[in-house]
Amino acid sequence: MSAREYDVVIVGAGFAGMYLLYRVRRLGMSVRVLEQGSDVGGTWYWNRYPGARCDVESMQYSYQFDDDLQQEWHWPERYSAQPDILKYAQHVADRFDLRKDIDFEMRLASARFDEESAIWTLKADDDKVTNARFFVMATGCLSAPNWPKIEGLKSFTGPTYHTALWPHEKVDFSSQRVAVIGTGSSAIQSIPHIAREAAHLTVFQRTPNYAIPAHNRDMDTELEKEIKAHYTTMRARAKTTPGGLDVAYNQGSIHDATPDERDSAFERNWQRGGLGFMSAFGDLMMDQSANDIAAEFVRNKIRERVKDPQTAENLCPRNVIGAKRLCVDIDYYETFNRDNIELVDVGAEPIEQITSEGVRAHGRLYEVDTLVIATGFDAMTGALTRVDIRGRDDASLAERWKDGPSTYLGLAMHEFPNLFTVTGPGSPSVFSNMLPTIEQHVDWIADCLGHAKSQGYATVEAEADAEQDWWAHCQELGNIGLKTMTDSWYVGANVSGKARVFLPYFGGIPAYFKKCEDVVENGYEGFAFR
Ligand code: NA7
Repeated sequence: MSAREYDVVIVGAGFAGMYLLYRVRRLGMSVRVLEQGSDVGGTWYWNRYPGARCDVESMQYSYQFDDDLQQEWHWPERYSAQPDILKYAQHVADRFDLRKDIDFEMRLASARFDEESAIWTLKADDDKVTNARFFVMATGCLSAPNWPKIEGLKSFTGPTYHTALWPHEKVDFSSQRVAVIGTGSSAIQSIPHIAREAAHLTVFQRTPNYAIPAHNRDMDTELEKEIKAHYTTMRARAKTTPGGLDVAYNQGSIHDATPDERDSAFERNWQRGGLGFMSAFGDLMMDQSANDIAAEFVRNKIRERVKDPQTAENLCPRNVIGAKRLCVDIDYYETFNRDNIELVDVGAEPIEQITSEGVRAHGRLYEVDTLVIATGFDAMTGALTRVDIRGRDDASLAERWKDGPSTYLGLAMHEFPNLFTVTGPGSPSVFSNMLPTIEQHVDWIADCLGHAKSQGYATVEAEADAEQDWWAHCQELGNIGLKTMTDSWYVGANVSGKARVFLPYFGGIPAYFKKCEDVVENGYEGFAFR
């Protein structure tokens, strides 16, 4: 079979792949996108479970590369629901006529770099081959579903749904007995919806999570007008904050505040809702005693919201608040006041088995008709290591990352010339508002491709020393404060057998963006062009 050949092949047609396609076209390079799904949208294409919603406010979770787009688009709610975000992705694909350069339903199985020709050979599941000079994995941080290792999972005879692989058709839970396994963000969003519909819902909780109310509402049109009048200023202000969110951060210590001042700061953030809760004081993630005060504030809110004291205590997390990404909820805790829901704590004693009829825990069989698996993702590395990527001298990425990944800036890896990753491990990614950081990575990669093209370089590759230094720096930052004190997907602890390594960059958006700019200003420091 003769292979197709492009200057650039992008894998993934989520927000990263779509914008990169738009940028690469403008460089006058030939480009093709390979996408596993049947349409654009990435995360928002796959995660269609009831209640799926973004935890960043709509006016900030959107592209900013095209001012007409951001001025013309109207978001109906403060926090966008999955169908609205998917509609937006589809609108962007239509608006910039992106689909004509995308192969849908094509999953990349392997990628091999040939040193002599400096060409990547990409093979899809159906053996179709595409050759590329440059190859970009725009495959997302939370896209490789994590199935739990529970004995008998496949023996359940009723329907089993993973939240990250939800069917396109509506799932009807009415008159069903349903079990949800997991209590992360996907479960916290879907449980209120499932409970409203199902005859009975059993929730299997291994570790409770901290959820902050969304206080979602219809878009405030006056606020929308105001933001649109000053969109550029707001976007620029957001980039001066650690997470790239336009939220005021208090740098002060909680220990300098009186108990009343602490309470009112937390109450203010609680009433505002959402991910900005931890911005109340500067030392909440640095000092255990500071963190304990914030955690107890949230636990007291849970105790107020849940009527049964024992259930409330079971829902109260005891770990470091903020060490896992906070969840943003709508009616999650109140759902446990219903009489058709039961919480089963499997923290101390794990689920024993899944049988044809249901879930066995604590020696009891919970009979159910439908199983919902909400056990998250092989985060940050899974989508990269599940493809057999071979660089120079047949170096295997999965093999190299067996004991944890390492990258230069989360953008590139030594021994893997002409391969880039968008929001890879070692970049702020999941510690930030993803869309602006995706745009920053795409812009950086597109500029680098343009540079290689204009200078006539065949290859660009991260240098070994630069990668080593960057990765050591990422690990140093990861070990500051309390972030690694809790098992989480930030450290790979949610996937059995995965190396425990701190995956994102924790130095904040301003420092990271500056580093990327400095690298370019210093002649692409740490990259070798040939
Ligand atoms: P998460 O946040 O990784 O949550 C997965 C949940 O599944 C979490 O409560 C896990 O408990 C639980 N889990 C995993 N394996 C098991 C087994 N074997 N038994 C019981 N419970 C289990 O994934 P989400 O999809 O909810 O959210 C991911 C991100 O997407 C989220 O942070 C947002 O940024 C968007 P654990 O805590 O590991 O004990």
